Parts: sequence; C-alpha cells; structure tokens
Amino acid sequence: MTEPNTLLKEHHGLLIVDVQNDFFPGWELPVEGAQNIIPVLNRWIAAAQAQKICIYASRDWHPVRHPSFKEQGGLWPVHCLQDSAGARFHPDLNLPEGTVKITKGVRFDQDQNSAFDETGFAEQLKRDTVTHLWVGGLALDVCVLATVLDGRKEGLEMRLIRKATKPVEPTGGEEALQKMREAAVLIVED
Ligand code: VGL
Ligand code: ZN
Repeated sequence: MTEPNTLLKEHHGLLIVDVQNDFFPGWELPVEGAQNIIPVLNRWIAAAQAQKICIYASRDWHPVRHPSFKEQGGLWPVHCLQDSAGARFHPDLNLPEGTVKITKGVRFDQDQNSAFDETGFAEQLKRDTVTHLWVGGLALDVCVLATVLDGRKEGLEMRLIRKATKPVEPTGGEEALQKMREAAVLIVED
C-alpha cells in the first residue's frame, strides 16, 4: 500500500470523479466493484486533509431527456438525474466540507465526460496554484479517462490512483490505462 502522505506535496490536488450512487451496484448504471474504491479514496481524502491539499469532486448532473440517455439516442440508461437520490455522492465517501464541487453533464446539446469540459475547472486549479492532480473515481473508461487526458492537455501533471477507480467495461479499462500511459500519466496502485 502506498502512503498518500509521502506522495502528496505542495501544489498537488485530489480529484474524485463522479462517485455517485447511480454508478454503484443496485443502481441505474452499476460499475462492478465500485464499492471497493471507497476505502481507498477515504485514505487519500484523509491524507489530503492532513496536508491541506485541495480536494475536488465532480458530479454527473443530467437534466431529464439528456442526449446521453438511450431514449434520446445516446449510450446510457437514465442516470444521475439532477436532484435525484442516484445523483448524490455515495454516503460512505468522506467528502470534507471545503470540497470544491464540479458539476458537469448539464448541457442540453451534448454530453460532458470530462470535468474540464466547459466547467472552468482549469481556471479554478490555477487560482488554487495546483499543478499536480491525483485522480480516482468512476468510471475509469469514461469520465475518469476523459478528465485525465484533458488535464494533460491543460498542462497539468496527472496521477491516477488505480485501486480508486473501476471501469464500466474491463477491456475499456485496460485501454484507458494504456492511453493514460501514452499521455505520460503516472499510475500508482493505491
Ligand atoms: C459516466 C457514463 C455515463 C462516468 C457518466 O461518470 O464515467 N459514465 N455518464
Ligand atoms: Zn452521464
């Protein structure tokens, strides 16, 4: 097990992507094994808090009849509807009070898989003088992948906590890790 304390430094940030009920087993768009990422994320959150590292949490926040839904010709079942129970952060995730929330997936014309996609998040990181971003959450092959690659395009050093993320599709997960390696993303186990 890696000690987050030894890895987290000044100008680092921790980003937790879409750890919302609907992505857990028994909900609308279940990701297998999603419950296993919670203790890992909570360890990183505790370490970040102890070191006064900024914590960010993105959430998928769709209007009804969002274009990503199957009924609208998209890929996914209805999920993360604005203000629904399924859109809430998982209750076991220890998000501290000062967590900066990033809301995405609200556009009527197209989906936003990346937390950087027209959210202003890159500007917020500049204001917070964050240059290195540690990332975990859901799902590895969809929103985590898009976010991590966009972070690199924004010139950030990106680090993935592998046991803090799970894919919708295992093969997609492997491909996502490969794309991240090619983009010089540092991958740590846990
Ligand atoms: C996501 C599918 C649809 C994600 C969001 O957060 O990875 N996946 N919407
Ligand atoms: Zn979505």
